[in-house]
Amino acid sequence: MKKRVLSGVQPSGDLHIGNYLGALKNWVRMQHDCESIFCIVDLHAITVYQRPEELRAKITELAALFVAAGIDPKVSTIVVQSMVHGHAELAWLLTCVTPVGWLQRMTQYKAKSDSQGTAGDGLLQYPVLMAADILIYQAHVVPVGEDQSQHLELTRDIAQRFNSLYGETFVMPETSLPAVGARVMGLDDPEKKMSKSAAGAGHAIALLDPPEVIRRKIMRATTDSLPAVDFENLGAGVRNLLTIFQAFSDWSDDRMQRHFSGMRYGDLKKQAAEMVASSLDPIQRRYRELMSEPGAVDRILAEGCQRVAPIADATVNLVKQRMGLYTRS
Ligand code: AQP
Repeated sequence: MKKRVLSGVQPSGDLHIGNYLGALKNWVRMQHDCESIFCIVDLHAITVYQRPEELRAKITELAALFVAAGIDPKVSTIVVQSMVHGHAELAWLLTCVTPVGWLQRMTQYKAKSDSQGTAGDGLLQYPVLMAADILIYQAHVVPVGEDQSQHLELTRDIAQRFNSLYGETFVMPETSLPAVGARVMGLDDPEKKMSKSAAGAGHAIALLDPPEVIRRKIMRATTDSLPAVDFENLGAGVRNLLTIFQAFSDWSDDRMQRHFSGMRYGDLKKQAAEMVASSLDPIQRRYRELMSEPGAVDRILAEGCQRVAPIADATVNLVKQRMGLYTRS
């Protein structure tokens, strides 16, 4: 039996190379060996305020970018979280077995609630909804970037707690991190994770940035006071540029060292910019083609939703039965 893979991205801003290298590139690689479900997690996005008309457009854009990045909708299922009602229903059922202290300890909650004037309850419940996204499909593997590792641990804790209270119900999901690119840092501040919601024009490279913008952002990236690459003494900014290059090129550590040792930062930046621009070019072309076909993305999403709804319904029914609730069937 093929393993089932589940992962998602929030339509909360412009998809960036951190999302691509941390998650999507791994999805594309895994999709032929596994039964894959890739989710646009719009219910997660609204845990911080989103302008409705922009959110709607971002959902379509994100689905098109999934396909453009190499997700084949004939092989994998692309689904919008809010179109499958079971995600929200299961999240409530899991909320009832999740101690609030577990949620208050989440670093993402602490960081995001600090940056909001008033944090909505959804921000606290975010990891429970994420657990529901994964557990509803009884996923075996969850390919994510490093920032989501803590949420995955929590998902396993919630599943274990449910299983011990109500009997074996959920598959225990494993985290899958990419060997290179699990945590891409901001170009303007290499101490901070590259993020969709971070302010600053030079922070992130969006998947749809034109080549000249990519070049400009990388040439202005923060490095350090050394003149050239020294693998014994890598500053965070230089390490980040090398990581970006290696994750796009799939070069080995040895080849990276031979090629870049002693190279001046200006040349490293030029080569990193060319690598990123040339890797994103085919993705951008496929994206434009898909977006010019009226209704193409909506058809992919409707089909995806239809394909997974029976799996989701079956899990929600099982969970409700286990808990002693009425079920629809
Ligand atoms: N900087 C990153 N490096 C590697 N992987 C990353 N991911 C996110 N940032 C990086 C991975 O991308 C997937 C989708 O992320 P998300 O949309 O669920 O939200 P996030 O992790 O909160 O990402 P952002 O870009 O920082 O969004 P905002 O600013 O909206 O919160 C996940 O697998 C994530 O690990």
